[in-house]
Amino acid sequence: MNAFRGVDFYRTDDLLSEEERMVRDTVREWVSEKAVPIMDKHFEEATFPMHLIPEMAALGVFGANLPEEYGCAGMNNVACGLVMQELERGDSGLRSFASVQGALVMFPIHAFGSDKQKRHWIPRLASGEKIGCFGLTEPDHGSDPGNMSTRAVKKGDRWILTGAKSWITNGTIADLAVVWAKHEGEVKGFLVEKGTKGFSAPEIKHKMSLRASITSQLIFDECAIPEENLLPKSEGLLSPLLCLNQARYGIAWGVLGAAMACYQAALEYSQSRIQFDKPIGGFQLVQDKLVYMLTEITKGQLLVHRLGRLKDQQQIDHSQTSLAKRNNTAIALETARLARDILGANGISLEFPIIRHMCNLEAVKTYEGTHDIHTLIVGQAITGLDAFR
Ligand code: TGC
Ligand code: FAD
Repeated sequence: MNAFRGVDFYRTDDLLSEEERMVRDTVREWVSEKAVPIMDKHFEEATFPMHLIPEMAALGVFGANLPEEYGCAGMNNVACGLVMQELERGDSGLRSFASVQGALVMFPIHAFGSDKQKRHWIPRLASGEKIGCFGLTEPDHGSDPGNMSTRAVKKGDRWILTGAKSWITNGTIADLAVVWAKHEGEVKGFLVEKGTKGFSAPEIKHKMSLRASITSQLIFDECAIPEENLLPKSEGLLSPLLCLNQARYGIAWGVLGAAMACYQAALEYSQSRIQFDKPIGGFQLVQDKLVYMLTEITKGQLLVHRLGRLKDQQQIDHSQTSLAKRNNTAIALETARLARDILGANGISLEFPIIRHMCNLEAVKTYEGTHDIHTLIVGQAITGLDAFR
């Protein structure tokens, strides 16, 4: 395959500042050099490339939109989105790692933590010295986290956590878990450190999607944590939902990177693969697939660009983020499926990035709110009517 070119049919690059392009190109180059050559192996072996964590940190990709005073890059949200796009072009597992570390661990500590928690944890998470995870989903509560069963009871100067979380990215390798539990009916956030008595994080094996990402259960068996590990400003279900908005924003950009990788691989293949004495790219049915991919990626780019500018102006509504996560993930998955088709038998081989992206995107369609849950969120926003229940 040739060097990654990106997709810029509508000159969306012209909408970016010089600094935004520079951030994008720096991460793009790093992904091409360091990640792309090894992601198929990690996918096959179901391992995360741990050695890349310090390099990702050096690029400033963890909590990239958080302030520099905590060791973060202080980027604007469009630059952050471009970072996610480039990481996911490498693999959804890389973007997932950065999403969780930044949007789901550093963000809640910054938004709901005490000064002491912020000063202690954020710089260590930004530098990759510490790894975090985010526990909201439970075995019996995925789309409806408001009904969670995990409980927090205050005993003297300790909180006692009891319950289980499931499908938690990075759980087994995390030094710190941001855990959501109910205290007297109200959701609150807690910081649980690895090694705390009563806390374990077994890995979930046998995934056929996001194989280059660690996924785990979190188990709390009367797990006692100090009083000071409560996130003091967390208040109700809205607190984790605000974290999800950050991560969903990153996914809306990220999946375009996976789609672009599939589009480029399919386009190049269609120009060199000869059947019936001509390149398959010369057949109308193949062109139809390529034009679908280009059109949808281009529309997706315009969507997230506008979303990013709205976020920078603090004018964003969570339903707009839902619309972008829902649309871009669906078109990325469809792009991957069409690209796989264009490669024929080669489309199912890890020699090409397509089947890996396609399998990954199946999980991306489910996590951070399923496609259908985002339909209901946008539906509620436009009708004023709740169709969840
Ligand atoms: P509902 O009654 O619909 O809403 C309660 C109030 O909250 C408002 N709201 C939000 N506000 C801010 N941001 C959001 N995202 C919000 N979603 C809802 C809503 O407008 C309402 O406000 P008001 O003023 O009318 O009271 O709440 P519900 O209990 O029915 O819940 C529905 C909800 C929102 C929980 C559901 O729609 C949802 O989002 N479910 C999806 C759960 C989910 O996304 N889990 C993700 C877990 S983390 C993960 O997957 C990480 S993957 C990471 C990786 O590896 O990259
Ligand atoms: P369910 O909620 O059981 O949904 C099953 C089906 O029912 C879906 O099709 C859904 O759309 C549909 N459905 C549910 N409710 C409704 C309704 N009201 N109307 C119509 N249809 C409905 N969670 C975390 O907390 N932290 C993480 O780090 C994390 N990482 C993940 C990593 C991976 C690889 C995966 C696969 C998941 C991860 N998750 C994480 C969990 C993820 O957020 C949930 O899987 C997701 O929210 C959906 O929940 P569920 O799987 O329980 O599906």
